[in-house]
Amino acid sequence: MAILHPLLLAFLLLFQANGNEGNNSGRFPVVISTWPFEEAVRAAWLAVDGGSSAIDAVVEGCSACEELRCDGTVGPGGSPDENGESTIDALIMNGITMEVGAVAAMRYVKDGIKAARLVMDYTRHTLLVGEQASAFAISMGLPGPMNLSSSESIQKWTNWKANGCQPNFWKNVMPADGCGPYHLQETGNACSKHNWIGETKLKTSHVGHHSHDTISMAVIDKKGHIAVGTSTNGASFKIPGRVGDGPIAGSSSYADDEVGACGATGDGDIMMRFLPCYQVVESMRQGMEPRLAAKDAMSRIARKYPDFMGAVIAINREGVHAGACHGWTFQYSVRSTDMDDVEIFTVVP
Ligand code: SD4
Repeated sequence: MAILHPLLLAFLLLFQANGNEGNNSGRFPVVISTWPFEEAVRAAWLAVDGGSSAIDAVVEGCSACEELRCDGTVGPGGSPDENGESTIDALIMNGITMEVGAVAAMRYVKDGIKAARLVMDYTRHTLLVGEQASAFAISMGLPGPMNLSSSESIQKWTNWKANGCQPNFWKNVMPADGCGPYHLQETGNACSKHNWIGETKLKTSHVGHHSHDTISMAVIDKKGHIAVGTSTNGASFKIPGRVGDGPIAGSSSYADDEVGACGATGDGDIMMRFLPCYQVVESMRQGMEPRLAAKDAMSRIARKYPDFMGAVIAINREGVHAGACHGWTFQYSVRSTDMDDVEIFTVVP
C-alpha cells in the first residue's frame, strides 16, 4: 500500500472537511435522506439497524414521512393541484436487481411508497398512473379510496384562487395573469414562438425556498445492499395530470449496488429532463467522488436553466456521502454507525 506524504494527507483531510462530504469508513448500515427529515431517517435506521433489508428500511423511512406529512408536503394533504386535489408520486428501487416500482399522480391512496413497492414486488411493470394506480393499490390491500386533502391544502388552494391563480404552470396562453380556462395566445408574430429562453427566465422556479416537498432516501443495509425511495405530492398548483420527477427512475432517485445511490429534490419539471440521479451514479461508476458527481449533476442543469432550484444527495458503496444544490441552501440527513443520532449536513450552492 502506498504511504501518503503527511502534507498530502493533511490537505486531503482539509479538503474533505470543506466538501460537505462524510466518510462512513465503510461501516454499515447507513441511511441518508433529503432535507432534515429526522424522524423518517430514524424510522429507517431502526429497521435497518435491526437487520431489515435496505428495501424494507426505505419503506419504513418514507412511510414515516408520509404519515407525519413531513414539512406538510410529503404524503397526503399537501401541494394541491389547480383543482385543489393532492396526488402522490412515489418510487422505490432495488440496487441489487435494478427493479423499480412507481406510482404517479395517484389519487385517493395516501401510502405512496407502499404502493410503489407493490408495483415492484407483484407486477412486471415499473410505473402505474392516476386512478388506475389507485385501483391497483387498493386491490392489493392499501387503504382507500380516501380524500387526500387537508385543511392546510384547502386553505393554500383558496388563497391561490384569490390571488388570480398565480403562480401557475401555464405559458403562452391567455389570460396570462388570471385563472383559467386558458386559450392559445394569438401571437401574430412568428418570432415570439421561439422566445423560449425568455419564457424560462420569466417563469422562475415554482419550488419555493420553504417547500421541501420530497423525501428521497437511500439505505445501505448490513450486507452492503443498496435501495432508494422517493415520495412526494409534487408541485403546488400543478396542472391536474402533471407527473413530476418523483416516480422517474434516474431522476428523483437511482441505486446500483455496484456503485452507490442518489436522491433528488427540487423543480422536477426541469430536473427530469436531465436524469440527475442516473448521472450521479454513472459518474461515480467512472470513479468520481460523490461530492464531485453531485456537483457535476447540478451544474449540467444550471448551464441550461440558471434559475432552477434543486439538490441531490450522493452516496457511494463505501458509505461516503455528499450533497450539492443550485438556487437554494439545501440540507440532508444521515444516520450511520459512527453517529449517536441523525446528523444534518448543510450544503450551499
Ligand atoms: C416535484 N421534485 O414534483 C418534486 C418537488 C420537490 O422540493 O422536490 N420539491 O417536482
